Amino acid sequence: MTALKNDRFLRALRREPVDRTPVWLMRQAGRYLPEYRATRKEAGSFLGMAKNPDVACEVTLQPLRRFDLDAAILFSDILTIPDAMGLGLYFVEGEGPKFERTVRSAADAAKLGVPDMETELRYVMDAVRVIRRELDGKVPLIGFSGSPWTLACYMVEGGGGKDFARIKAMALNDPETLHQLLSVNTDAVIAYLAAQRAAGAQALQVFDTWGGVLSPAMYREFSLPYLQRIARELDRGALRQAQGELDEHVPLILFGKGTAAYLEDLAASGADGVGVDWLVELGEAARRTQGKVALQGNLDPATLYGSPDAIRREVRRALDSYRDGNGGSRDGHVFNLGHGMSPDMNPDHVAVLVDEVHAYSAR
Ligand code: 1CP
Repeated sequence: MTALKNDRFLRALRREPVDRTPVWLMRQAGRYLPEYRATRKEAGSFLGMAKNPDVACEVTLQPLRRFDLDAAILFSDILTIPDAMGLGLYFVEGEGPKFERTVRSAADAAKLGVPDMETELRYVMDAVRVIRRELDGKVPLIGFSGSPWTLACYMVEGGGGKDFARIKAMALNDPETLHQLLSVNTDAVIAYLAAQRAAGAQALQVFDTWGGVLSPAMYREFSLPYLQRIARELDRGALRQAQGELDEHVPLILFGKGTAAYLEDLAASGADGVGVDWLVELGEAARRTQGKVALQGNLDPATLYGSPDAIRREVRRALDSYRDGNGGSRDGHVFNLGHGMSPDMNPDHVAVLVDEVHAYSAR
């Protein structure tokens, strides 16, 4: 494989010195880009794009043609796993993802198994391989998965939820079934991330988007232990590396929304990086994690609705906050938003953000 031309992102995840703070944005490929909307129209649907490796590659590369981003993220979705488990993923225009079948009972959970990565999820691995080839070492490629808990939310609710009533009722009334579901999800997530790594992903991120809807006691029972298991078991990559199967360690980032209360636990999980949302000061996050991990984040995505001057001001504030909490050093920081971008955001503002991160953080 071609050597990487820009390894800032991977160096930052190792907390090594870099010339500028690296930046990428969650949902950097998506509906805010006119070229994305054009490709989507041609492909017919979101799933039509995600399941066609050449189209997934095209959409992955679109934001990199416009902005000076330091990483690419695979264009796919977290719901590919439950779809491959047989739940029947589909999208209703304006309503988001839905499942034909849900998991509500012990019998439903017992039917689930880990999908085969090179058959049922082959289209994802093929996309990783095509993107790596087309990137040609420009920047590293991030593979990803949903967390076991976040996937379970969609599988039990049958789609995106607001109050998570069904899965919380399951946690209260039938925790054994929920644990069985989370356990098979964890096995699937580990196999999925390992397969993306084998196909060429150079970093891996787990999205625990709904971890923050849980009470602390429930987070510690239903989300955290499974994230910890992922970090532990994926790290067996170190063994595979020693055996010559992998060229180098592939870093893992755990992103959680509304989970800043558990930063210390996430930093001790064995992951290389922790993604933080905008409800915590980066400096505070850095102080609390004490250099154990790299931190990724954390501008409020709504910052992109601000004027260019306001965006630059908020970028500098976040960069300075991190440095102040990190003993005066900017190393170990991957700049990002605290959550994904929205379809109504202005692409010109993204350029302002990305360029300001690089300009202001230049060492
Ligand atoms: O064009 C469209 O209408 C589809 C919108 C869309 C897109 C662009 C969906 C459906 N998925 C995606 C891509 C996607 N999803 C990526 C691509 C890479 C990137 O550029 O970042 C990633 C990483 C995801 C991950 C994802 N999907 C998450 C976790 C991250 C997050 O934003 O919290 C979640 C929760 C999903 C579920 C999902 N898929 C799609 C939508 C609209 C949703 C959210 C539904 C909800 O609000 O519950």
